[in-house]
Amino acid sequence: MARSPFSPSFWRSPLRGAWLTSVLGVVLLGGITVLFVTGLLSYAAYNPDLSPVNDQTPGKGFLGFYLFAWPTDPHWLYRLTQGVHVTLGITLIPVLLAKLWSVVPKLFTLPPARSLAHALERISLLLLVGGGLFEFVTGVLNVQLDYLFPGSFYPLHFYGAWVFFAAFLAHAVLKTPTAWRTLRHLREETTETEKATGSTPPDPHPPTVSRRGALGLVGGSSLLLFATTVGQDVDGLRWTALFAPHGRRDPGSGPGGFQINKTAAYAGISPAETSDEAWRLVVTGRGRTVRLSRPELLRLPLHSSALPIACVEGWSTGDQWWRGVRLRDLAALVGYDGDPPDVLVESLQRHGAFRRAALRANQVADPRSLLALLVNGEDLTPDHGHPARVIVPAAPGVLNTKWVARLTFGDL
Ligand code: HEM
Ligand SMILES: Nc1nc2c(c(=O)[nH]1)N[C@H]1C(S)=C(S)[C@@H](COP(=O)(O)O)O[C@H]1N2
Ligand SMILES: [Mo]
Repeated sequence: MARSPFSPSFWRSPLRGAWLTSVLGVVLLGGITVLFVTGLLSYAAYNPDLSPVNDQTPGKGFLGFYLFAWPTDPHWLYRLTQGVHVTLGITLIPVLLAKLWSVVPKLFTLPPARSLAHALERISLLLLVGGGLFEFVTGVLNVQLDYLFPGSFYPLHFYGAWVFFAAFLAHAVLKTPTAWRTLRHLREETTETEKATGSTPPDPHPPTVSRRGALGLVGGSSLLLFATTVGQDVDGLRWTALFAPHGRRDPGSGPGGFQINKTAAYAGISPAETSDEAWRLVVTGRGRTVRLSRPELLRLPLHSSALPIACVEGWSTGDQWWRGVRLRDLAALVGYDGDPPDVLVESLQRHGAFRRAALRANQVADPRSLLALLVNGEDLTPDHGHPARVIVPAAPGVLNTKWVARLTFGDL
């Protein structure tokens, strides 16, 4: 047997070949396209172009050419797009690894470059393989390790997505004809055609498992990951979400008994500063400033909205009953009677990336957008943002600022 991976006879699994690669490739073609689209949507959902408070990715003006005002309908929009993004990403891990395994001998072919065109193709493969691994690893780490890259995760994952998808697109265009032909004309058994095109090892071991069996193993692993992830978005099934650290942490029971991302203690919010005596909401706009205590807010017209919390990490709650003052009514208090403007929301929290967020005018105008004071019929709990938090339909969780201290309308 050859010792060097650069020698074709080093690779001996009879499973490798165009058939297996093509089946896995077609699954990735659909899956990764959906991941790319839902990923770009997630970026747009932050309103990154609205204010540097929301996002400071350098160069996004160019890559952010597609950004648009994230809508407020349907109210579960981000729950759906980000649930699909994270759940599908985790589900595709075995498929990606199997695809890489099936083509790894090709990465070792010598000479590394026969011509300029061949060299360019090899570089694009490097970006494809490296970019794919990078996107999956950074995505999983961010969900698992509680914002491992504070501030830098989004730009890395965002740039990586563009590099990876460009290489992916080129690869898909080049290989789809082969995959199509292979799947139409070849059966799963190793065939002479595959041998002739060099896609199977020249000197294979006897098979210990069929190619169909190998696919079953990959599919089974994907199914297992899916089944232990998807519960993070489904009330009643959360206990099954073994890979969702935040979605799964027991939030207790009662009106505040739904997921908590960062607790009040973690955010450094003390009971002394949130008491009715100490806390005031400061609302400014059009040169006016209004200060309101919580009892004063409770005497304003209150409204209810049934809305979920949907985190970028992929977990989401079912609809909760929020009750509070409409954001557009607060805008009217400081002089915006007709169409309300954008707003900058600031928390009591002094440190941390999510203590401030900017909301766009369409979000402020929506009658379901609230400065919530109650949830599910009772006062907000400290961990869910007492004395007051923002809740906006269809928006990502990070825009639902907790422990709000200040609203500044207009002029972001
Ligand atoms: C994460 C995504 C993907 C990665 C990392 C990846 C990686 C690779 C690599 C490194 C090769 C070997 C280089 C070569 O033969 O030129 C290859 C071959 C191939 N890929 Fe992909 N690929 C991906 C997605 C796809 C997709 C979406 C398709 C289907 C349209 C596909 C179909 C193929 C085919 C047919 C081959 C040639 C197999 C053979 O001739 O034995 N791949 N892939
Ligand atoms: N002040 C402040 N507000 C915040 C956060 C934070 O860290 N600080 N986290 C945000 C994120 S990322 C999410 S997903 C939601 C979670 O809300 P919950 O803890 O009530 O479920 O709150 C948002 N509001
Ligand atoms: Mo979040």
